[in-house]
Amino acid sequence: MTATESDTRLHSLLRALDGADNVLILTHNNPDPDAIASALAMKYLVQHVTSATATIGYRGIIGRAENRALVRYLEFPLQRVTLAEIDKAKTLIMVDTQPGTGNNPLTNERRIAAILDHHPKLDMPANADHVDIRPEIGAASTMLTQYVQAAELPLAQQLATALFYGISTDTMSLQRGTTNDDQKAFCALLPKVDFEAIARIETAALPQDYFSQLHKALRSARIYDSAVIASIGEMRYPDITADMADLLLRYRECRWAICLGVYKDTVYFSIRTQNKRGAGQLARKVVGSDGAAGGHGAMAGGQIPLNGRKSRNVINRLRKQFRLELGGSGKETGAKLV
Ligand SMILES: [Mn+2]
Repeated sequence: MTATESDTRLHSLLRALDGADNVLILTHNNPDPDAIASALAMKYLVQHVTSATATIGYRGIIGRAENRALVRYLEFPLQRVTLAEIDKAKTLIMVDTQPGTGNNPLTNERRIAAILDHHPKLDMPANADHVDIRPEIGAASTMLTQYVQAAELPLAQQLATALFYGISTDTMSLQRGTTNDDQKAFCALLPKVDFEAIARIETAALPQDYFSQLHKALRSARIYDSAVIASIGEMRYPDITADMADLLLRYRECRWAICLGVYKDTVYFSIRTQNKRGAGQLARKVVGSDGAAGGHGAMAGGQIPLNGRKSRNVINRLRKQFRLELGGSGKETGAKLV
C-alpha cells in the first residue's frame, strides 16, 4: 500500500467526521484484542485530528483472561453500551466489524459515519460515508496503524503495544492470512512495544472455570477422520470456544478443529483449520439463515440464537452437519480424543 492511498483513506475518514462532536466507536460483540486495539487507535485519531470527543462501546462480554488483562493494561478504555445508547449516538464508527453481520447490534439500515474492517464484505452495499473494507488484510490493527501513520501522529507505547498484540493474535504471529501491509505495520510498531506487558497479558491468571471448561471440551472431543469436534455446554463467556478450537487444532492428526458451546440462549461455535482455507465457508454453510457466521480461511465462527429450542438439539444438528462436511466416512460415533 502506498502513502497516497493511506492519505486518501484518512481524508475520506475525516470528511465523514466533518462537524461531528461526539463519536461512538463500536466493535464486534465480545471484542478480541484486534477489536480493542483498533477501537483505541480510532479514538486516538478522532481526538487528535478532529475536534470531536470519542467513546468506545461494546456489547457482550470481555471474557478471556488475556483480553481482560489487555483491557486492564490499557486502563479500561471501553464501556459496555446499551442498545438505546447506540440508537441515540449521532456519529457512529465501526471497527473490526460491519453492520449486518450479526456479531454487532447494527443492521445495514442505519447510515453511519465510517466502517473499517478486514472481514469479508457483505453482499449488500455498505451504508456509511467512509467505507474501508479490506478482507485480504490480517488484522484491523494493521489498517488503524496505517491511519495513525498517515495522520503523522506519534504512537505512544500503550497504543503501539495494543496494536502489535492485535496484529499478533489475529494473524497468529504473522502466519495466518497475512499481507505485506501487516508485516510493515508489525515492524513499524515493534520498537515501541512493551514486551513485558505482552508477557503479562499472554500469561494472565486463569480462573478455575477455565479448567473445568477445558476438561469438558476434552471429554466431549470426538475424532472423525481429520476433524476433531468438541462441545462444552453452558459457557461463562462465548470466546472460550475459540480457545478450545485453537488448542484442539494442535492434535497431531487434526486438520480441522471445532468447538461448540452455549452462552445466554445462543449456541456459539469456532472453527480452525490447518488447511488455511474453507473455515469461513463452512461456518456460513452450517449456519445458513439460522444465525450469523463469519471468518476467514483458517478461522471462523458462528452463532445461532436458540429461540426457544433446546440447546442440545441445535448442537447435535450442528455437530452432525460438521461431521458430514468433514468426516469423510460420515461415521456417527467418532473415537474419543481422551
Ligand atoms: Mn480482527
